[in-house]
Amino acid sequence: MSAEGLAPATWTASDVAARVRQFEQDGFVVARGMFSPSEMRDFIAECQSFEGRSNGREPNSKGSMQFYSQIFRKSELVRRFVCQRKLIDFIAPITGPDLWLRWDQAVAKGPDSGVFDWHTDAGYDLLPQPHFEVWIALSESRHNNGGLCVIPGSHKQRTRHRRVGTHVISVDAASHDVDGRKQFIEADAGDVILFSSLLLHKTYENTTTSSRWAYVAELLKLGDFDPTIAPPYFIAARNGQPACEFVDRLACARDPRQIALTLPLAIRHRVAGPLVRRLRAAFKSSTPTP
Ligand SMILES: O=C(O)CCC(=O)C(=O)O
Repeated sequence: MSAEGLAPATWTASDVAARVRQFEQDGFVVARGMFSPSEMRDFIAECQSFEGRSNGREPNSKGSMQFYSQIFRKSELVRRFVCQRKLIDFIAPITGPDLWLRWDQAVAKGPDSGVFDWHTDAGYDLLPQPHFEVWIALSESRHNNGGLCVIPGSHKQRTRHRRVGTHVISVDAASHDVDGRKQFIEADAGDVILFSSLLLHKTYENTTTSSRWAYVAELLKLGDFDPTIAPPYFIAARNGQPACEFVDRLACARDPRQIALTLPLAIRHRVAGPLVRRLRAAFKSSTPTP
């Protein structure tokens, strides 16, 4: 049985086993109606409040598609929402019981925001360890309002990306559009999709007159280090139980295997990235304006 359409109250041991198998096979699972409208009300309002609070556009914002990132660092309500037992119980059989939250974002996809082309989230964060995206619909998400479209099974191999401005796009983006496996996932507020950081996804045009909203939390196993994230680190779960606490250090930061595995990313983040940005700025300021 698939996790599609299941409400938490009905999860049985065989549902859980099927959910784990489905994630392995497809790279995602869906929990319909995990959160009721009354459970969603304050969370939606909190996520949407960042629209007014934000000073300036974030680099990944594109047209009327806006990202409000790292909101867990600013909002206790968001932290508590992400660490709810119901959510941890849903994801832990797949993710493992010990998790930290590296990044999160509320996404508003406004009318005429264009497409957000095929990519994997690992294409953005460049982490060598596959990790987990918890996508929560904050509003109705449909084909015509730029809802989420995925390629089931695409997580089984790493996708190569090319950079386009501040974004990355799969090098084979055009072929994914005609991939027979392509699947739109319609969702209502309170539906949750857990997907792999290696899963190809895209959102098409929002041709309606209102914004579609979602919240995305990116979780890593507690043993997996990310050298691009500064402390404090937010622990979402320990031993399969909600943790909901900041810590100053992660033990995995001193694990020699993790240090070796993430060294290229650390060098890129600390040395190569800043150097390229400085060279670009220098080149720009030395180029005469026409
Ligand atoms: O628009 C969304 O709901 C998700 C955006 C997206 O593709 C991403 O955050 O990687």
